[in-house]
Amino acid sequence: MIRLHDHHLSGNGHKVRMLLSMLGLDHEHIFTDVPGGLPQKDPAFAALNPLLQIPILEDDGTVIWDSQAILAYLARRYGPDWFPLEPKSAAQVMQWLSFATNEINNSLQQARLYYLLGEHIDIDLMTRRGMRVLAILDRELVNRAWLATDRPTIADLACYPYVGLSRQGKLPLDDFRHVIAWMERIEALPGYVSMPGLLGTPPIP
Ligand SMILES: N[C@@H](CCC(=O)N[C@@H](CS)C(=O)NCC(=O)O)C(=O)O
Repeated sequence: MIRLHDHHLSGNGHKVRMLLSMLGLDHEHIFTDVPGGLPQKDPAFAALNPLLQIPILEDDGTVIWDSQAILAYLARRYGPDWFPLEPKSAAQVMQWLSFATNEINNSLQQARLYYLLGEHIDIDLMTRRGMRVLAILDRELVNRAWLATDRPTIADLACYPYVGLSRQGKLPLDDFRHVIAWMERIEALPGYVSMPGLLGTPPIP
């Protein structure tokens, strides 16, 4: 049985929730109270991930942490079309996984943490970086339906949540119509699931 340690407001968790659902994989969802400090209090959790972060996936004794790594594992094991291994496609998928981990994390994701959790963050810098990230994505998507190849891959799922949640970091998407169209294509995929804070869901305080 697959187990996902996760929190329902985690965009990183949402990447995995989407792929599990799109692949139709049964799994147990284990709520992990990260803001409440559960990982620090639970030695069993620390044994799963030394970084004390969610999401974590367990699958038949295999433990994977980091949302990009989990996407790669699930795709290669259960839905290889989501992560093609032909050299050019694989490199293009990796390029966007890296963009999600670095550029999106260090802009849109941090701006959201500033406004939702009051974390000490240089919000002006994160806002400037966030605008650049959205502008880059918008340009890339002018002539392409999907980020990495001519079909949806884990690259799209890795980049989607914190772009979709960007209004929570006070970075609205209104000026980025190609990004909005790309998000709508993801939302139309069979098995797509939403999360609180995404467009079309009620704003959370
Ligand atoms: N690179 C990791 C980052 C995971 C991460 O930052 N998780 C957050 C929740 S979205 C967390 O557990 N934060 C608690 C902490 O860092 O102490 C991934 O992509 O999964």
